[in-house]
Amino acid sequence: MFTDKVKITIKSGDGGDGMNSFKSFKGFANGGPDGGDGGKGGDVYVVGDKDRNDLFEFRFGAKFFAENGERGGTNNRFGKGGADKVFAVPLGTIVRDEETGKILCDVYEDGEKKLLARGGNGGKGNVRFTTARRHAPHFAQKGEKTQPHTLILELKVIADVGLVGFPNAGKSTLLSKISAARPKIANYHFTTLSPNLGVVRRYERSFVAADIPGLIEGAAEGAGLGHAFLRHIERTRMLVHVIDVSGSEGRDPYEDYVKINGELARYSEKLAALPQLVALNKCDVYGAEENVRAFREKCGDPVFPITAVTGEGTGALLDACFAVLDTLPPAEPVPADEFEYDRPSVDEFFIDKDEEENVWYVTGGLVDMLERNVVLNDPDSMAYFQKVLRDKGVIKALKKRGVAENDVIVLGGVEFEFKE
Ligand SMILES: Nc1nc2c(ncn2[C@@H]2O[C@H](COP(=O)(O)OP(=O)(O)OP(=O)(O)O)[C@@H](O)[C@H]2O)c(=O)[nH]1
Ligand SMILES: [Mg+2]
Repeated sequence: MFTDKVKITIKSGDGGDGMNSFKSFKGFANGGPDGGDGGKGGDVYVVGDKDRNDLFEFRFGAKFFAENGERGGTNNRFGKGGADKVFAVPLGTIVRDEETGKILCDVYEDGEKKLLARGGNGGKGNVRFTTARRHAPHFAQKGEKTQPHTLILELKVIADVGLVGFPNAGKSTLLSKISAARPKIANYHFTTLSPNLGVVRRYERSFVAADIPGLIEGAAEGAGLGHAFLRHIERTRMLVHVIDVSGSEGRDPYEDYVKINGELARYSEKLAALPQLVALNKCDVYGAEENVRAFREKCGDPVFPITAVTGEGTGALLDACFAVLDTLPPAEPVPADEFEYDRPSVDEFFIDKDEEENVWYVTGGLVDMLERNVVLNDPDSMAYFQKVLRDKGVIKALKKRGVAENDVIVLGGVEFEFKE
C-alpha cells in the first residue's frame, strides 16, 4: 500500500524550571541565592531523505516529541537542554499545520533540515533575580511550556517530467528504457500502483521522470486509481502523454488522447496547462504505422512514434523533452506560509466576563507570562505582579469594562478580588 497523506503530532520540549536555592555552608543556613537556570526544551525538525518513497511509516499517526529541558540546579548549575527530535520524510513532502492549514515547509532537498517547533525557554534561577535592593529572591521563573500540534504530511513527488496515459500503454516500459528505474511491467491494467521515479541521462544532461498508475475515464472524479495519483504529477514541469498507437486493446488512439486530456483538465487547470509531448508507443505492432498517420492527421506534429520495448524513437523524444524543459523555469518548492508556532505576545490579554457569576476572566500571552513568573506567597513577586497589571493596562481595561470593587478576577491560576 502506498501512503502519501498522513497526520502526525509534534511537540517541542518544555523549558526546565529555574531553581530556587541558597548556598549553604557549614554553620550558615542561608548563604545567598544560587539557583541555576532551567534548560531549553528540544526543538522538532523534519529532514529530507532521498531514500524514502512514501509516508507509510507514519500511517498510524506517529508522535514526535522532543525532550523537555531539565530543571536548574543548586550551586548555579544550569539544567540540561532537552534533546531535539528529528524525523525524516521523502523529498516532496509538504508539511502543513492542521488547525490553520498553513504550509510550514516543503521538504525538497536531501538532507535539508527544517525547524517545525522551537523548544520552550528555560526559566531563570533565583540568582538572576538579585538586585541591589533584593539580595535574597525567594523565587525562580518556571520554564516555558509548549503545546502539541497536529501536522498533515502530504507527499507530492518532485519530478521534471510526468508520464501519463491509459493503463498498459507502456509508461513503465518507457521509464525503464530511458532511466535506471526498474518499475514492474506487465500485460494487464494497473500494474503500476504507486509513482516510480527515474533519472533520465542523455549527453551529460539529466531530468527526473515520474511514472504514475494508468488513468481511465472518470479518473478526475476518482475512477480507477488515477485520481489519487494525479497530485503526484501536479508539480512536474511537463508531461509525456504515452499512447498505445497499436490499438491493441480495441481502443482508438486519438480517442484515448482526448479522454486523458479531458481527465487532466477536469482535475486541475494547472495539469491541463502543462506543456505536453505525445509519445505514440508500440510502433512495432502490425498496423501501428497506419494509426500513426491517422493520429498525425487529427493532431498535427510534433508526435513521437516510439517502441518502448526496444527504445526505438526514444532518443528524439528525450531531445524534445530537454528542449521543452529549457524553456521552462526550474521546479521550485511550494512556498511556505508566513507561520511559526510562536509564543503568544506577552503584551496580549483578553477580558471576558461571566455575567451570571459576576466573575472576570483575563487570558492571553500576558497571563501565561505572569503565571511563569509569579510566586503567590512571595511579597516581592506579588508586587511585581501588580505592577505588570497596571503597566500593561489590564487594570485600566477592567475598569473601562465596568469592574466593581470586590468583583472576582480570575487570571490564569490566580483568583483575587478587585480593590481600588
Ligand atoms: N509490442 C510492444 N509492447 C509493449 C511496448 N511497450 C510496452 N509494451 C507492453 O505493454 C504492456 C504494458 O506495459 P507497461 O509498461 O506495464 O504499461 P503501463 O502503461 O506502465 O501500465 P500500467 O502500469 O498498468 O498503467 C507490457 O506487456 C509491455 O511489455 C512496445 O513498445 N511494444
Ligand atoms: Mg506501469
